[in-house]
Amino acid sequence: MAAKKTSKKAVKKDYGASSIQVLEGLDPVRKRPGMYIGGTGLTGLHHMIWEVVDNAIDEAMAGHATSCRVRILPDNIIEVTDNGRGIPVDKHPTTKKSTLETVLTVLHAGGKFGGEDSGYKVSGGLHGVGVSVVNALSEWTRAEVRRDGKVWMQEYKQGKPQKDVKAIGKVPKGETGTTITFKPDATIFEDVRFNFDTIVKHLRNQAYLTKGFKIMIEDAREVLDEKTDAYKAKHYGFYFDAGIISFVKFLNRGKNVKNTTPFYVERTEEGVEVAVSLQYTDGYNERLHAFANNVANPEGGTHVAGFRAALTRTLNTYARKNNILKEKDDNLSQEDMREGLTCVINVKLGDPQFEGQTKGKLNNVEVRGAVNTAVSEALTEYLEQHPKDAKAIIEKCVLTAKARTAARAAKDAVLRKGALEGMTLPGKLADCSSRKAEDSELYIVEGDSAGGSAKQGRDRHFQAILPMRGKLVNVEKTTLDKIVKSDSLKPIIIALGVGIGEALNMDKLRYHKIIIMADADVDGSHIRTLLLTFFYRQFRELVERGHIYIAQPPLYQIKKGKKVEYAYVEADKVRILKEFGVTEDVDVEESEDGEEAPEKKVGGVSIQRYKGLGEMNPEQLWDTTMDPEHRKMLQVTIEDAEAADNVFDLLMGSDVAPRKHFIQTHAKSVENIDV
Ligand code: 0RA
Repeated sequence: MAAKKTSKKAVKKDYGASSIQVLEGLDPVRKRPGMYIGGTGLTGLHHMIWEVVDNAIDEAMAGHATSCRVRILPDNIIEVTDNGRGIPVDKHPTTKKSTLETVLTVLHAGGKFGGEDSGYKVSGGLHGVGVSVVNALSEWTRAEVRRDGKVWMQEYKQGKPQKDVKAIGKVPKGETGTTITFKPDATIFEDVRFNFDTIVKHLRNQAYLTKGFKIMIEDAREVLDEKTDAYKAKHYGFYFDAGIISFVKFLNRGKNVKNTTPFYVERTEEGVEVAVSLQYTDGYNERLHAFANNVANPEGGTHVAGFRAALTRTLNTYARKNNILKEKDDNLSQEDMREGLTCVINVKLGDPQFEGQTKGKLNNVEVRGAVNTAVSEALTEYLEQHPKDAKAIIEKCVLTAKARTAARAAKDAVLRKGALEGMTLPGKLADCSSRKAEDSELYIVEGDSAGGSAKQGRDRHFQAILPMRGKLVNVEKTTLDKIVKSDSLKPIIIALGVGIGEALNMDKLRYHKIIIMADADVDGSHIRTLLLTFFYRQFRELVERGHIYIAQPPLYQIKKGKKVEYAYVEADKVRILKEFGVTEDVDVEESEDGEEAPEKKVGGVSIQRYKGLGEMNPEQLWDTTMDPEHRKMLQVTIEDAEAADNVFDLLMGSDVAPRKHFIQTHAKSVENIDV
């Protein structure tokens, strides 16, 4: 996203500067795809979809489209249809070719339509840039436009038009729209398999941010229905009349809310469109999602700063005026207003500037004032008009302030008594011999038997093993002093070496890779969720800096003669069996508790299913799961940890009803929270 926005910014600046710029072809895109799409990994791959959808959303924001549909077709082909005006097909003044061809094959051509003078006001991205980039990075693309009563079509290979634009059919006059179908180029992307959940999550967010716009998603890759043996597609649809108010309500689903009416403001200040909604819950987390031009800014920025300043000042002013804060009381601090806050901020501006490691931070100074003014004024009004809600919000903040003072005193006591400092490393820890944190890895292993295998199988030079068992504390409900004393978490904290709470010092981290190794069953996923939640809440920086990993043990061992291969997902199994000359799919049932891992033999090939880590001997564990040369690990992103944190809330939070509902209806996804 970052790279994309950088290029869009360049468009705006360069637009009109020279016609050579406008006529640049797509070669640079194929040469340096990362510059345009933000990498050739899964993120870049998914950006291909976001680019096309951005154009449909731009049409919506310009008042011309009401819906779009994204389909994932077999072979990971993507089809995006919208009911906007349709890309014009007539001759383009600069290129002398069809505008459709120009938009799809000329880099930066979008700038032509983005300028104020074109009367084509664009609030989101800028047209054209994205689509040509998508075209350049696709094995093939097909563009279909419904416009002027006709269906127009052009096809491309690696961005090159195969024939001129031509009419291929008729539509009723007035029916307009664009359909872009593309197959990402497997010679460019490391992996061309789209992740349905990633797509659903992103498009759901986009639907919240574009109120009144309907987004449909369909996964039409083959999905086998176990009951009927039929292949069926998965469908989702999103439409939110209330936009980010619905977003906030969605984030707060299943929670006890403080202000029953969410706060909402939408207005333009200093040329910046500001939309903010917020609602407090009785929880302890802050859930703040900030966007600029519909692009997420996980690192915040000027919009978030402006919001916080306005929130702090307005709530304090109101609390004083209404005598909720007495003269002797201190003002509530910014920190006191974070617990239980759920907030969505979306700003739209002409020339967004991003900075930060992942370009996830908004930098435009004018936005701070714009958000500050909009929120201060509207929130003051809201508080006056909703006195009950106002009281509930401020009481929550006062509670936080009190709890913070008390907790700080307790924390100080705990830390002063040296609960962590100078503590000897836990006895259960089998440490590595290296003292270089950059090279060192800490495996946190579920269960003693797997812990034993890991200790024997590891490379003791750089791999440390910490077996973990016993009941994990509920990190949501527990204060820091209890966490510090808990049997399961204290050894981890000491092994990490960084301290905790206000005494946290990341420079003291003893391992740069912290790897959670747990079984692929329900207990294992529970432990993963708890640990991820723990890291997310107490050591967020570890997650942000990419230090947390999840080990991936294989599902099967497949042998033919002396050849041994491991399958980590079902698809691996099918592929390996094929390599070994077995074409039928072999189903190896799971073993019952305590039984040997079942084995099947087909045509000289044996397939063994692993049930858990405990079933592997030390050598197998090393070969499959710990050897850096061969292992597969998932690096935990802040989104993964946040997702775990959400699941955790539902599983462990105070509300009993939604918890039941969640477990019943999402039993499968509970097991898969980490993927
Ligand atoms: C250039 C100019 C106009 C619209 C578009 C491009 C456009 C691009 C895409 C990509 C996907 N869906 C799209 N819808 C529209 C302006 C059209 C006009 O002025 O009539």
